[in-house]
Amino acid sequence: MHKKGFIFDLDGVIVDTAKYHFLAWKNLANNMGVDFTEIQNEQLKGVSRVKSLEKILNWGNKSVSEEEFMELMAIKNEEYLGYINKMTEEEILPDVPKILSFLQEENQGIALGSASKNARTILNKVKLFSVFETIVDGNDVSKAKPNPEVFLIGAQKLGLDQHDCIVFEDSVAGIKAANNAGMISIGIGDKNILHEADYVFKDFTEISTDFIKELIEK
Ligand code: B16
Ligand code: MG
Repeated sequence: MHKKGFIFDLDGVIVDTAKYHFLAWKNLANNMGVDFTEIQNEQLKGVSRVKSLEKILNWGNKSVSEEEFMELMAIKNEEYLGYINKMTEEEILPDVPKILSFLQEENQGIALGSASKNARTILNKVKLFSVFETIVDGNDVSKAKPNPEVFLIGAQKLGLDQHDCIVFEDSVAGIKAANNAGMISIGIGDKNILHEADYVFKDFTEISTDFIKELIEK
C-alpha cells in the first residue's frame, strides 16, 4: 500500500480567514492614522503575525516600542478571535471535505502546516480538528515560510519521508517552502502568481479524486 502525506495550509486553502485578518488589521492601522488596503492585505497572506505588524508599521512610517508592539499584536488578535469564534462548518472552502474524506478512505497521512497561532481554534470551530493526524502551526515553528521547517516537522510527525509528502498552499512563500522541503507543491489560487508550484488549481472543485489517486501511486 502506498502511504503519502498530504499537508494542508489553513488560511486560503481550508478556510478564508484572510477577510477577518483584513478587518482586524485595518481597524488597528486606521486607529493609528495609517491607511490599510485589501492590496496590502494580499501581501500579508501566509506571513506571520509579527512580520505582518512590522510591514504595516513600515507602510505607515510608524515606529513603536517593543512593549507597544506586543500590545498592538494583542489588540489585533483579540478582534480577530472575535470573528473566528463565530465561524462554522459553512465556511469550509468548496470541495475541501470531499478531498479530506477521500484521503481518509485511502488511509493517507493528513497534516496541517500553517503559520497561524490560532489554527487549532479555527479547526475546532469548523469541526475539522479530528480529521488531521497531526497539526503544525505558528506555535511549533521558529522559521517562517519560505523556510521549509513547518512542512518538514509535518512529515516527521506523520512518520513519512519528506519526499513522500504533498503540500496544498495558497501563498507564494508557502509554495517556496514546500519546494524547499523537496515536496510536491500544489498551488490553490492564481496560476500567474503561484507559477513556482508543481500544479495549480483555482480551488478544490478543480481537483479530482483520480488526480489524488495518481499522487498516492506516484
Ligand atoms: P495568526 P496560513 C497565516 O495562515 C495567514 O495567512 C496570515 O495572514 C497570518 O498573519 C498568519 O497565518 C498568522 O496568523 O495571527 O492567527 O497567528 O495561511 O499559514 O494558514
Ligand atoms: Mg495560506
